[in-house]
Amino acid sequence: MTNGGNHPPVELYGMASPNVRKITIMLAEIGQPYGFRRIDVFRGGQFEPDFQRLNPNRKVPVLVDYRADKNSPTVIFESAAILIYLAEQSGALLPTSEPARTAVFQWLMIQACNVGPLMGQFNHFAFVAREGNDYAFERYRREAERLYRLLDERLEHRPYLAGEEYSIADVASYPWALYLECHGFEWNAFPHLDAWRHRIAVRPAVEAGLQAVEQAEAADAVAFEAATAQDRDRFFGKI
Ligand SMILES: N[C@@H](CCC(=O)N[C@@H](CS)C(=O)NCC(=O)O)C(=O)O
Repeated sequence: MTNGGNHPPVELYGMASPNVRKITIMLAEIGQPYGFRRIDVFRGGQFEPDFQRLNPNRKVPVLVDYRADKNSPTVIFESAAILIYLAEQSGALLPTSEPARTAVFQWLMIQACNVGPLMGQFNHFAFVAREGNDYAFERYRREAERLYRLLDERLEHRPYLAGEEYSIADVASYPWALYLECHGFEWNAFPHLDAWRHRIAVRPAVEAGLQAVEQAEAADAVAFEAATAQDRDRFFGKI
């Protein structure tokens, strides 16, 4: 899925979603120019053979890095892996010494293994399949609340998730934390998480990273509306 050699140094395949926003924020944080290639997941773009060759898991984001070798780029999928890769390549937002480095990995894993998957399921049962699914809705609502509480407690005595320094753990967690109100919770019940999101929101790179997917967000909304029943069934894994 290359442009015949005529491409930016880095390409990001994505849509307007929290896992993709992590990467647009990180690319802005490190000042790395990139091209954005929108994958229309509502119409099956993630199942196209060219895309599957980039990510066998058929999800966005995927980063393709041509900087070292433009004929044989480095391809990375999984948003946490992309964040680690970009942090190591740039030397930013991931400490090299312990215990700070392991603290970043711990909170990055909490995001990647807990917050993302569980809140993804909560979004499904809250916004897509609410009716007739009270048990699933309530189970994931409680899990979401538990995780917001965990982050809030963690931030009570430190400004950022890993400690004193802003890191890729914060970059990964920020776009997901923004669901809090949509999930039916109030920021004032999570005051430390609230203070943290305000601390992060004012970073110019965060603003730029969110802005970078605004066009995709509009296109995603149109595509979702236009998706046929079959498109939706495929997207939700029913067929
Ligand atoms: N663990 C993966 C999750 C990726 C993921 O779920 N991506 C969503 C968008 S945020 C996606 O591709 N959805 C389309 C689909 O599931 O078919 C990551 O962090 O990169």
